[in-house]
Amino acid sequence: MSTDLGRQGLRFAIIGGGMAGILAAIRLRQAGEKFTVYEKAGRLGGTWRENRYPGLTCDVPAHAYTYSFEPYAEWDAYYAKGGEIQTYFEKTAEKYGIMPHVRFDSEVVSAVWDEEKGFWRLGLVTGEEVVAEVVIAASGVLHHPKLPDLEGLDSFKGRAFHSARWQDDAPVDGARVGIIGNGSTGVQIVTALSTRASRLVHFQRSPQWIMPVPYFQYSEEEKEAFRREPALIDEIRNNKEYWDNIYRFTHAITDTHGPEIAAIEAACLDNLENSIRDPELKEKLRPNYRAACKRLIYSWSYYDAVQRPIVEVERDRIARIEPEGVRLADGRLHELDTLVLATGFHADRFIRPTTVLGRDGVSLDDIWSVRPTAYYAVTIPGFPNFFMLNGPTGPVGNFSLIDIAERQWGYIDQLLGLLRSGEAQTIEPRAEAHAGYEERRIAAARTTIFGSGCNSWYLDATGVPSSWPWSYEAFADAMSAPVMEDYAMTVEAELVAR
Ligand code: NA7
Repeated sequence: MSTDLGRQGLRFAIIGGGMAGILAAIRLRQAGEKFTVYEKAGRLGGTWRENRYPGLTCDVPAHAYTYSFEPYAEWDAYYAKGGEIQTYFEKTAEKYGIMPHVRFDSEVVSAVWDEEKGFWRLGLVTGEEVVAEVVIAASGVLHHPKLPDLEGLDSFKGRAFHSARWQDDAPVDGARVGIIGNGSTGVQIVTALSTRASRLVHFQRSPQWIMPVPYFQYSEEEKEAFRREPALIDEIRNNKEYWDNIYRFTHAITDTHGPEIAAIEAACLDNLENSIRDPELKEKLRPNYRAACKRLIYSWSYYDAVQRPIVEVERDRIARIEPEGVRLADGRLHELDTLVLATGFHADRFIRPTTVLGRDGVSLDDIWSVRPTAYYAVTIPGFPNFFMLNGPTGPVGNFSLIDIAERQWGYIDQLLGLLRSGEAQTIEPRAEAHAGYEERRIAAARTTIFGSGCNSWYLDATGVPSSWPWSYEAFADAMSAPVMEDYAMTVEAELVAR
């Protein structure tokens, strides 16, 4: 391995310019490091750039879905719209001087560890090769659209597209629109289009638990107060009730017979009972599995939307798609102009399809052949100086992924400290430490509410929940300080001895 690192300093490659990549870039710039963000598209923003469907809203309160160091006085409402969030990320990247460090239209197609040189060689889609001692994989989770395997989809005469590939010129206003899927996306689209379409059919394979939540606009006076006094925003961010809710939520996930999950189920069932008037519709919408098994839907208006006269909730199985519309198993046909596929994402991809080869040419795709995994969701044995933000087995649920990424950065930064100081040239978790973590995690994950019997993107290909299975407090604690004995380092002394 070459030893001229001390002279040139570390070079960092951040893969992906979404929420997590911008965070890493800001932190590295503040630390005076040399870094480049490689972004596949022509704009920053990640999921908020890709998703533009009507009704797109973040279901985490707006003031909690911001970087801790960059409060934002301009949110229009308690929950922010997608476009506002995209603006926030772009403004923040601009403000923190990130833009000159971003290479757009530069998808990383391969990352190969060069043992001799002690750096990563990244192949870009442009054919160029760049190198970096440290890779920060911030490539997001839900960004490879999953299309339904429905016979005849190609034969549809109208417009059919995935929710994350919204077509602005598709007929919607005054048109007959079908939406397949009732995850957060389908629910938001149906709510938004229920006042615009002439007819709306919501195709649901499994009914959802709908948690009623407050929604209100921030007045101009309130925004002005936030601008003058950012401490007011901190009060909202640090609001005890908000944090208690998060803690209660993760306790509900981990204690499937405890009082917290019972309270969530009761709140959702009361919502159904009190909001839906027609008994037949009520039964169609009644979930038949445990709450929070799939990602809980937060909505203040979906139940109003489905009771508008133009809306129909369809629970019969889809037999096939025909040129005119959707044919059901019982023979009925819903004729449609536009068909939206709100059918989710391939949540197990992470950095893939990028080819990542670690020590001895070992491929990430191979070691992830059963399930994607990483030590405490951040690092992987055999992949030195390779760090992930929002990687596999991290917490998922109804809380801010920004907070998750910031805590992960705090952890990564402590490991980077060893590289910066020259104490180590490479760092990676020990294989046995990772194996122990994964064994404990899988055992715990099977007992969470995610494993209680439902289909969801929280499950891996073998049916094991792929997420963090312990409390939020345990995650915060784990991220506060890496267990250094669980890490292997290459140090100068070893190199000399080789
Ligand atoms: P989700 O939550 O993965 O939801 C996908 C929906 O699509 C869900 O209702 C599925 O039904 C349905 N689906 C998927 N395939 C089919 C087929 N073949 N036929 C009928 N219905 C189907 O994706 P979203 O985009 O809504 O949300 C993803 C995340 O983004 C969300 O959790 C937030 O974190 C933000 P199923 O429930 O499997 O019966």
